[in-house]
Amino acid sequence: MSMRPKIATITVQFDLGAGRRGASQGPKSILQAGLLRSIQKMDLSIDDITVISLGEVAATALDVEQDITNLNYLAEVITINTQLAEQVSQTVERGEFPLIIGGDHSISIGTLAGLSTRHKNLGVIWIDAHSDLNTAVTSPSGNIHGMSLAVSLGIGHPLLTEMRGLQPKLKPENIVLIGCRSLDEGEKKLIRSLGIKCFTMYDIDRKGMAQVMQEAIDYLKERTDGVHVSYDIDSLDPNEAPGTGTTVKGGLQFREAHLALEMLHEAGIVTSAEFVEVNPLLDVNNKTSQLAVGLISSLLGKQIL
Ligand code: NNH
Ligand code: MN
Ligand code: MN
Ligand code: MN
Repeated sequence: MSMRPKIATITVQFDLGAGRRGASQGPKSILQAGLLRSIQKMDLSIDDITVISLGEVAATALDVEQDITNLNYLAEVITINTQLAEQVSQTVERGEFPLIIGGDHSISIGTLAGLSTRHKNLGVIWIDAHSDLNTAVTSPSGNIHGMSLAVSLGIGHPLLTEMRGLQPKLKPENIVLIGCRSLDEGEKKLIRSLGIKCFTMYDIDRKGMAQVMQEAIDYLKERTDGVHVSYDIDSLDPNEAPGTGTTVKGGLQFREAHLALEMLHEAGIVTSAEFVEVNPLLDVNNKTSQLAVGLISSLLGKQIL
């Protein structure tokens, strides 16, 4: 992001991909916590940011059978992601930097569908306690936010994988997972069989975040035509980010989380980003929304000195 393109902030008030309600309030809460003010303090002017709001999906908008096995709220997930994919696609066609604020992680389906029109060899850094590589067959919950990365690889229900035609949206060798510590059996099998690069919490403990990120950056830099950062706030330790629906102990510490994003900014390889799963209804003193503002700012170039 050394060229500082215009930032198009796309907020997505949607939480039906998750098992608990509340992540739909994430965008409002993150904006109230001062996102635009924080970005304004950097070397970008506020004129460089536009905000596009999506959400409040009509459940009847699509004629999808409601009883499709183990795909909760499939029709609504398709509706919101179709809208989002269109917005993201228009944003990249205008040469702007899409910054998507969720919402639950099912919105990656639309984000990646929209990005795939521009990037034929997109890299993705998926920072998450989970890998979101389930299908309706392997998912323990039926919640589509746990399936979005699989969908983007072309694995899942055709109404999801075929969004905007061309599929798959991503190649497995262009993905790096960071921060995993809760993987379902089907997800582990997929990571191994597709050879997806995965830095678990074990790797972060062993090598340190600086080395992990350097390896991730070097790996993606040489093989991709852009890098999308998909940031699930539950990658952080619940002590830092209590306001999210599926907390998992043993996560990233505050500085590790910032360092990862500071290094990504410095590397200048990031072409889009999304921050998801902030649930203000579960938060403590707005802590998680404030954290999200800080993390987004680090990715966009906020420096300590
Ligand atoms: N793996 C679990 C599932 O598929 C949990 C997914 N929840 C997430 N993913 N928050 O990031 O239901
Ligand atoms: Mn996720
Ligand atoms: Mn997660
Ligand atoms: Mn900079």
